[in-house]
Amino acid sequence: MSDAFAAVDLGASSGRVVVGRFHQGELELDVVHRFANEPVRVGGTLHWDILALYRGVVEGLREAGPVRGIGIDSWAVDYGLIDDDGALLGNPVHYRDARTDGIAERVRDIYDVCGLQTLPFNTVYQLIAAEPTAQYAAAHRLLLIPDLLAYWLTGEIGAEYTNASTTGLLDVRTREWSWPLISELGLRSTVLPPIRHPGDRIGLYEGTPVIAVGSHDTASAVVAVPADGSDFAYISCGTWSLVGLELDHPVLSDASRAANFTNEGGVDSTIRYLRNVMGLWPLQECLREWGSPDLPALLAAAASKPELAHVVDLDDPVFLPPGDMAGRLRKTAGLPADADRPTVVRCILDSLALAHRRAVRQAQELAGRQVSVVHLVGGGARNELLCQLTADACGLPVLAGPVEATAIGNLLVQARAAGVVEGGLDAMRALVRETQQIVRYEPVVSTAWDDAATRVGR
Ligand code: LFR
Repeated sequence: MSDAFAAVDLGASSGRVVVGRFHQGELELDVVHRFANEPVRVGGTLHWDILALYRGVVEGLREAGPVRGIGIDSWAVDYGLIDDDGALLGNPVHYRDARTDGIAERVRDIYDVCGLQTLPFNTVYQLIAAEPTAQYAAAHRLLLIPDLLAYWLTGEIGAEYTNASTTGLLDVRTREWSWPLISELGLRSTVLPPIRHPGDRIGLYEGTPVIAVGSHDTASAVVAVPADGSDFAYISCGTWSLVGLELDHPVLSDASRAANFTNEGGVDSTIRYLRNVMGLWPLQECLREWGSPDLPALLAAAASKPELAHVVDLDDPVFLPPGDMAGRLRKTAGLPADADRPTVVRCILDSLALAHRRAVRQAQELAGRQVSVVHLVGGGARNELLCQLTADACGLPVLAGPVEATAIGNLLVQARAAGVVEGGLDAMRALVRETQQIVRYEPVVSTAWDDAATRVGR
């Protein structure tokens, strides 16, 4: 088994189990299992197929063979409710479901408590939507997705801190549940399990320790940003682009609240000061609608289209739900109905680079810190056109990679808990720098990006 660990990493469209072997300063990665994550609409509500995901996890762990630890991360905010007997009450609802429409607008501003950007799907708004239901009345405990899977593997209950920090119910200053806010919102405090931290041992699955990691995928991804020093911005780019800075204290100013910047909890007591940018979701949705055409060919065709001819504000919530994405893009960008696919793809990537630029700039202004480089990690690091456009838009070098940052961050935190890796974030990042492929993109500076920013009005 040597020093092998298994990372379970669940994304919005697929899950994977990755085995990481640490040996004499090297880290070898092996994706042993991939499985689809296909949400299901039932009775008008969009659900996660949580049992299919659990099956994927168990199959992947079997493929992984003997390991010294197992860590689980997933997207944030979503949860399952369990009853007094520990049985799951209904399938977890997908954060892109419409049940939270209009709720955030009804609730008082809670930025001063939780420091979170207002996203319609934050757990707090989902719970307010669920509060009148029989399911909620019967709930004994709320378990966030990685905590629910860990519970099924080990029988142990808890709420991992980095993911709990995305609920809206955690006090950003004390890093504990905010009981006054929970009671003010009329929610039941007893459903919230005790907080546990990355590195804590959760329990055993068939004799193997299950270790708490940064169970929010973005928290794990930020651990594996291969930064040298502190003057960097990061973009964790997958279905979402999470764009921001790593800080040691939250920024709770009015300007930060108005810019909708979030203060999420990171590994080793850091603050992930960032904004959710729409990410590759619009592209993924178009590809799904178009029957999964050849992506490299499409990107090559998009690369030869004129730069910044059509841009949209990708922060517009109109792009949040699934379905008819190409239609919504054409309409918002003022593109003719017969605009070809490469034109639509170019519009998405130019617009995404523009949104990256805006968030990188705002983060620096709001936190009062300048950066000299942007690290782009996650699946988006494979997209050369997007990396180059992001460098051009930001006017900064982009260091792209690793693609598997989330799994690597998950593995590093486990390995450290087991004493296989030593030190803090700096040491873990040095290991990523030394062992993973990172590609540098130099910016081509042009005023066209300023004009485009004016055109989308931001
Ligand atoms: C990325 C991510 C984001 C979160 C979104 C919804 O996968 O975890 O950080 O805002 O998904 O949970």
